[in-house]
Amino acid sequence: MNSILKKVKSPDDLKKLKDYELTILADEIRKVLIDTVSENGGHLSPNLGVVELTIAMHKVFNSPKDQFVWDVGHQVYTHKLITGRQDDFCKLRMEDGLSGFPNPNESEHDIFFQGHSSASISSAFGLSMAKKLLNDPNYTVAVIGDGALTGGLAFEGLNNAGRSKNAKLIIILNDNDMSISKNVGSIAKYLAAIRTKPQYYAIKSNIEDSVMNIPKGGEMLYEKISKAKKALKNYMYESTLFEYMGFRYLGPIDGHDISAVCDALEGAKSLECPVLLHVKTIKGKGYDFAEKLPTQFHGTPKFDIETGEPISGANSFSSKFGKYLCKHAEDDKRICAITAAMSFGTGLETFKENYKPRFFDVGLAEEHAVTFASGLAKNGMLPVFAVYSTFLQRCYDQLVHDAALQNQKLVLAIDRAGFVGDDGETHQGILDVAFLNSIPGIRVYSPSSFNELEMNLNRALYEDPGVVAVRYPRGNEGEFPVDYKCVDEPFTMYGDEGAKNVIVTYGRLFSEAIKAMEKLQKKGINVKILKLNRVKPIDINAVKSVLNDESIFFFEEGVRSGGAGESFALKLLENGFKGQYKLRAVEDKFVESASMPTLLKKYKFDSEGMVDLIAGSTKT
Ligand SMILES: Cc1ncc(C[n+]2csc(CCOP(=O)(O)OP(=O)(O)O)c2C)c(N)n1
Repeated sequence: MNSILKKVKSPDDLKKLKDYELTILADEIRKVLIDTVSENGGHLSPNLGVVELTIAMHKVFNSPKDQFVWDVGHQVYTHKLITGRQDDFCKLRMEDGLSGFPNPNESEHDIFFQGHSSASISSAFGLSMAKKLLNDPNYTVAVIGDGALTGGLAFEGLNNAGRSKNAKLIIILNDNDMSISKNVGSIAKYLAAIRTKPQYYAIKSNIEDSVMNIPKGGEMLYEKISKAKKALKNYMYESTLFEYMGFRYLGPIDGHDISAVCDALEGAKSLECPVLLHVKTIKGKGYDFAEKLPTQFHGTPKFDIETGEPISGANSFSSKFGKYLCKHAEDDKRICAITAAMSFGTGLETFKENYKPRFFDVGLAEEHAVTFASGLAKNGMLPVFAVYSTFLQRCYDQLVHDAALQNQKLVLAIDRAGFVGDDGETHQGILDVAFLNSIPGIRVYSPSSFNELEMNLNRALYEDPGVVAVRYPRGNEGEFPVDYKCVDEPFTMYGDEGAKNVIVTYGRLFSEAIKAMEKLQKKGINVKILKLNRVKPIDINAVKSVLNDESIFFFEEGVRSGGAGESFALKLLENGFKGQYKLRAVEDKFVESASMPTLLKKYKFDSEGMVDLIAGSTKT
């Protein structure tokens, strides 16, 4: 089994394979992808769609001299299998295993860390310009999906890269008509239109081959056809947006036909200018369930290969958020939901079905989403932008300039706040509190439970002015004791009010704090918990409530610098706190890929980690 794949230890081995072996290799790779993702979870349908494309790229180019830049980077599994990482592939997305995205620490074949979309053209252009300046004759190839092409940064890249004469830059547009959900907007429509045009590239090679084989007069005919071809070429070139932007456009071609893709790539290499090769692929290709349900299998938890059923299905903050928003939207016709191509992940599918005119999928365009929301708000709508914490990072200036400064009333529903687990460095939501902290006027809530999510959302929609963020973690709520009551207040005190040791925390870590408190009590250390429901601005009464206590331990599942723990410490100091203050947060580093429990343990945010710190710093 896997006999051909096993022989491919590097791209050089792949280059030695015959055409029919490449086809077998593709089948073997598909099987490994399905088996591994069914065990580890991961991005299945995007990877199944680019197996042949990746094989062809490694056949035609010489990675790593020729450099590949993968947009988003979620489609690199075949690339990893071909570039010497087969043995570790079973540990995909696991701690000390392979990242699910390109990772330069793993291989010289991965050029950049990637995870956020629409950046590939700009970075590939930079690579190719550096090569040009250094007289390096090798190529740079960016692979960008039709979804990622909806992001503004992609167009900033095209706008500049197309002007560079003699650049050895090839952009492969991997067009499967899908983002995570169906691709949206005018670019998607435009691609659909050119996808159905006659295939210039295919015509070119077929005609040349057949005409040159005619025994007599073949050459004359070739001449004539060459002229016709030129006319056709001009027509095709003139007719695409990419041509107007300075690229030579080739395609569209079948991205699952290895030899056609190899031909097209060879053709692209022979043109001494930036080229855009348009390939058509099928998302989920080769696994029935993924082809039929590409959205569910875009990023999937472990699943049963026979039935396609996911192995998990617990409640999540995302689904609760979607439900609560629908409840409000039924009565309040001002509510609009906005997503940047993440309706599935953020729990907005039901909203999308039921309130279509007020649902806006703007494509992978978070910056636009915020500014657009601002416009909606200005004219009386009540926009809610549901976005993963990590992707909101892109919107800093829009939040400052277009939302907060204008005092627009809009709600940010920030999903995947805190650790996200196995998606790794690029996706951890550890910065939002810190960057929102710096923007005047924005309020930030951080619920620990589904009930609090509902209360906070209600406040965000109807009570608080301006921009209000409600940030919540990936997955399910934690466990709470029966006597714990959610309150619609900026903070809650839980435990023995007389205790002189205080845990201060918010969000997901509250349920860990409760466990820690119980464990500490067993050790004879009396602790109470100050839970911040609102982390910006921190209520001065929350600070005052612990001012005379002896030791304060702040646990924050986010970066230390600029986070709530620092704000809290400063307020304590300003108000004369004399006791011991310890802040445990993510220090000055990016957080790697690992399961959620592993990360909580490693960063000592689990109850054991809390107990260790507190027991080591207090007198019994
Ligand atoms: C800035 C940003 N926003 C959102 C995402 C989440 N995301 C990952 S892949 C994806 C869809 C990409 O579609 P496409 O580029 O067509 O690639 P495909 O998965 O179809 O191959 C989205 C929305 C992201 N990675 N980066």
